[in-house]
Amino acid sequence: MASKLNTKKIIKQGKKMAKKNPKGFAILVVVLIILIALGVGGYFAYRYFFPTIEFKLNGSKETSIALNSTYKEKGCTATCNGKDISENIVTTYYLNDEKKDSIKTDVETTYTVKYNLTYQKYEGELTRKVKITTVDAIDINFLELGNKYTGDSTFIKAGETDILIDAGSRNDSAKTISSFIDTYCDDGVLEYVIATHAHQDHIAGFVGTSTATGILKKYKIDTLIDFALTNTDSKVYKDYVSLRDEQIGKGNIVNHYTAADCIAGTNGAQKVYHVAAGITMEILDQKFYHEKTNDENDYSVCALFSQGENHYLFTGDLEEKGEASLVALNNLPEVTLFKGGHHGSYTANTDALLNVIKPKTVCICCCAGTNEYTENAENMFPAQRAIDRIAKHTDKVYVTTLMIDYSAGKYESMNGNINFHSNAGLDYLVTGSNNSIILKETEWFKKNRTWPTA
Ligand SMILES: [Ca+2]
Ligand SMILES: [Zn+2]
Repeated sequence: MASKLNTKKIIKQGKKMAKKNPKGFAILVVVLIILIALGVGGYFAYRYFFPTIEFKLNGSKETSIALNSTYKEKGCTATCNGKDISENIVTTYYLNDEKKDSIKTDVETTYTVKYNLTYQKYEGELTRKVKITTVDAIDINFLELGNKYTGDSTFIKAGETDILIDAGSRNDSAKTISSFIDTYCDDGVLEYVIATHAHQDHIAGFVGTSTATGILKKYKIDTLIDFALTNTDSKVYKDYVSLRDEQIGKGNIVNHYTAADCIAGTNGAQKVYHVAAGITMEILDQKFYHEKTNDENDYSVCALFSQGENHYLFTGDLEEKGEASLVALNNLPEVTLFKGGHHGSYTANTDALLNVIKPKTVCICCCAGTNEYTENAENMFPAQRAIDRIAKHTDKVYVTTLMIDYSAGKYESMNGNINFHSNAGLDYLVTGSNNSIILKETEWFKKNRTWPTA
């Protein structure tokens, strides 16, 4: 049975004791003080030598830690005796007891993660199992092509993977395009190349000239995907086919498939390629891979890139019928980025497509205001009617080049080479090599186009 402590009684007895034996009482008090001091000191000494380390992984991110950042940047904190020591954490990763410098996976995988801690003299570690999904960064570059002709060439760096969609606008563009590629590609290998359709403003740079080595010759290509059908027998098309087949024969193009092969999964072709951690390239179906049309543009190979939750759509020069088919045959997502259809033509960029994909950003490859194809100012790229439809979704519209005088061969950069960068698909930034002014704010636009009122 516990008896209640009676403070008054203790004090009374203490006073009695002090009167009876003052010396003994003083010793007792001193001993008590020493014991208390030892206890407090011992506690702090214990905490110094055996500090209380607390790791806090950031809430919901516990199952999805973004790599390639410091522990603190991951939104995690560590404290030692209540003091923030997150900066002192070094993370090491183990998969099945095998140490990894970093983890790359596009499948949610459980890893043992050791947090090695060095703080003052203390070294320790904490191990916990976390599920990790990594997503690589992507750079999508819409290129200027070094001459007065409108054309397409888009160079994409997804993680470490080099991807080129088209190489227009003329044979000599090969030089401009390859000098750009070489700022990113350091192994001489383009892992994926897409040739959307047989028009020279999309394939001439693949062929090149005697002084501007064609892209098909200059780089080793792992996988080339090109159009399934064409009506043309132009010189540039024939040159493309003969150089392509020559490079296939030499083993410099390892895999060659048409878009139709990708859809059918024949000859080893795939519909979806994992091009980097968390990034896929999907060849989208549309009916003009399989049936003839009199509009060459509608044969265009269409590709959708997905990076985490973000989607980026490329449709070559697909026109109205092709866009309708694309919508009908695919479950298209809303997209962060759309390469403006057919250089910003009014014959593409239809509501049927735009109302489904609701683009947040549109990048148009053309020489704005060029009379290369028409003398009707309203229809020159980017056409007023295309702008009217795009404007329902976004004003973040960018254009590579500005025509000054077509017959004199004078042109200037508008935005210039346009870079779309997204780190891990979380946020993104659009930067032009000349400037990053959106189309509706440009001098050309104010003189030549109107922005529709809402
Ligand atoms: Ca490469
Ligand atoms: Zn074109």
